[in-house]
Amino acid sequence: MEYKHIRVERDGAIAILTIDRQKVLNALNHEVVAELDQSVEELGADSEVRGVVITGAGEKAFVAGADIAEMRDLDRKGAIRLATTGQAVLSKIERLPKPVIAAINGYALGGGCELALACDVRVAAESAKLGQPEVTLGIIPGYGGTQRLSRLVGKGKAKELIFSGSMIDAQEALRIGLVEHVVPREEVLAKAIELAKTMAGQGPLAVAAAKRAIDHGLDISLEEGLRYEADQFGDTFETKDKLEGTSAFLEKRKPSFTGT
Ligand code: DAK
Repeated sequence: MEYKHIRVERDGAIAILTIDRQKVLNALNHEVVAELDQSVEELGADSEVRGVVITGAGEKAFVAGADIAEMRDLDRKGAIRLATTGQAVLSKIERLPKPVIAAINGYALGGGCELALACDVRVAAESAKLGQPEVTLGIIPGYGGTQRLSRLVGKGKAKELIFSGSMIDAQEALRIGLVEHVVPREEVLAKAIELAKTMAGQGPLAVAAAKRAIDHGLDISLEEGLRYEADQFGDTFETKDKLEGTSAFLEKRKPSFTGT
């Protein structure tokens, strides 16, 4: 499908989704959010796509947040609707049964940082700046930032970032665990694609099950999480890929996974 603000390209089994509203540093307005929703739905349904990379167009920004111009005139009802729609799209990204890597090529602020938080792994350019500056606008993060940031970097650091509205650079983001890799800007997309390809080369049902186990596990008690893991582990034993993976090891050859 053709989009106005989103480009979807393929590199083998990897889909590269680029948010392209460069004039406003790729800020998320309602049109981008709707297009994200549609494109993520399509990528989820496409069994040939085994990994997704999300990035921003241009050299300056990943996504500089929700569109401030659009937000200025919203009332409480409109804001709740916007937050609910945006949260649903980010949850859809988080629940995609395939790995999603954020290639943070520049500013990832507010809703942009929250978009990166909904991805599985984050690769940042050395020049990237991250933060949740919502309080500087008199609002709070509305796309899951208060929830996912604290789960990723801990309560203290999340509070410091959200209460101060300060931006941090990529090295600091790496130090606190907000991103997993920092590379020169011109290498950020290639690094994200390389990671996605490594993951896409594994048994896709196993990767999906591991993703479910980790994400769901963080929402429940350890005991319930361990039960859930055992259940997901059991499910992988009913797949052809499990037979292929174990046979390939014993036969000293590379496995050829089919996702069945
Ligand atoms: N929205 C709209 N336009 C933006 C924008 C944004 N978030 N960020 C940048 N722009 C526009 C600028 O207005 C400027 O437009 P023109 O003046 O050229 O027309 C253009 O992009 C280039 O930006 P600058 O001229 O400002 O570029 P600089 O290099 O000087 O500065 C910057 C770059 C990223 C430091 C700066 O642009 C900046 O501070 N941008 C705003 C960052 C920000 O505060 N982002 C957080 C937005 S709040 C919720 C749902 C979601 C959220 C909250 C609640 N619910 C519904 C409850 C999320 C909120 C946010 O994300």
